[in-house]
Amino acid sequence: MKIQRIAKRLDEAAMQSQATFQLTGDDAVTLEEAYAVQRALIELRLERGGRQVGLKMGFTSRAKMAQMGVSDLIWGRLTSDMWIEEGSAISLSDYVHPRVEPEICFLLKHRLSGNVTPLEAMAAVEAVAPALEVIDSRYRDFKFSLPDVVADNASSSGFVVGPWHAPDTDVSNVGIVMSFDGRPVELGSTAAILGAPVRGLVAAARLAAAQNEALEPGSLVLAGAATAAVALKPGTAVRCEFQGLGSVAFTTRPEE
Ligand code: OOG
Ligand code: MG
Repeated sequence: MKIQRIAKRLDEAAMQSQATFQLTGDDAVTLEEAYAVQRALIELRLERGGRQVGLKMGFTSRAKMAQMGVSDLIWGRLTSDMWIEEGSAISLSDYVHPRVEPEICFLLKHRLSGNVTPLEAMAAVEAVAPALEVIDSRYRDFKFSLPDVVADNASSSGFVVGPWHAPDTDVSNVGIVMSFDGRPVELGSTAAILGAPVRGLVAAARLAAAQNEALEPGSLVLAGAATAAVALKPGTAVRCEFQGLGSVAFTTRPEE
C-alpha cells in the first residue's frame, strides 16, 4: 500500500541517516494522505519501543516560512526516543543534515482538543520551558513541499528542554540569543511565534483535532521555532539564552 510504502521509505532514511527523494509521481500525496503517512511512520517507531510524548508545531514564524518556502501551519509527533538530555553530546552521524532552532515547550496538565481560546490553553498548562529542537529532513537537500514535510513527521528528530517555569510565566516576548561556540548565530524573540507561543498551543489543539488527535495531560507541545534553523556542525557547543528563562545547551561530537 502506498501509505505504508512511503512510511517505510522515510523510516529507513531516518534509521540509516541517508537522504531520500521527495514524494513525486506515484508517491505524491495529498495533505490528508501525508498525515496518514506520518501516523504510519510513528507506528514503525513505536514498534521499536518508544512512546509518543507530545507534539510540535511547524511554520508558526515568518522566519521559518521564509526559510523553507512554505506558508501553512503543520504539526508532527514527538516520541520518547527523540529526547536529548540537556547538556549532553549528540553524534551528527545519527542524522542526515540536522539543524537547530529555538522553541518554547509547554507541559500540559489537562487535555486540549479542538477550538480553544488562548486563556483555555493557558489554563491547561502545568509548566513552560525554553527548548531547542533538532530538525532533520529526510529529504534530499532539505527540500520539500508541504505534504512532503508533513509525511516526514515535520522533520522531527530531537528536542532538548531547559529549566521548567510556573505556568503563568510570561513567555510572550522573550529575547533569544542562540550561539555556536559563544558566537551568536540567531537573535530573536518568542513573539515571532504567531505573536505569542500560546497561539502555537491553540493551533496545535485545533490541527491535531482535525486528525482525531488530542493534546493529552502529561504531554509536551513545542510551539514552533522563533528564528530560522541553523545547520549543525561537528564539535560545536550549542547554547541558547532565553531572557529571564535561563538557557538550553548541548554539544555535537567532533567528527570521528
Ligand atoms: C519543518 C519543521 C518546522 C518549526 O518549528 O517551524 C518546525 C522544517 O523546517 O524542516 O519545526
Ligand atoms: Mg520546530
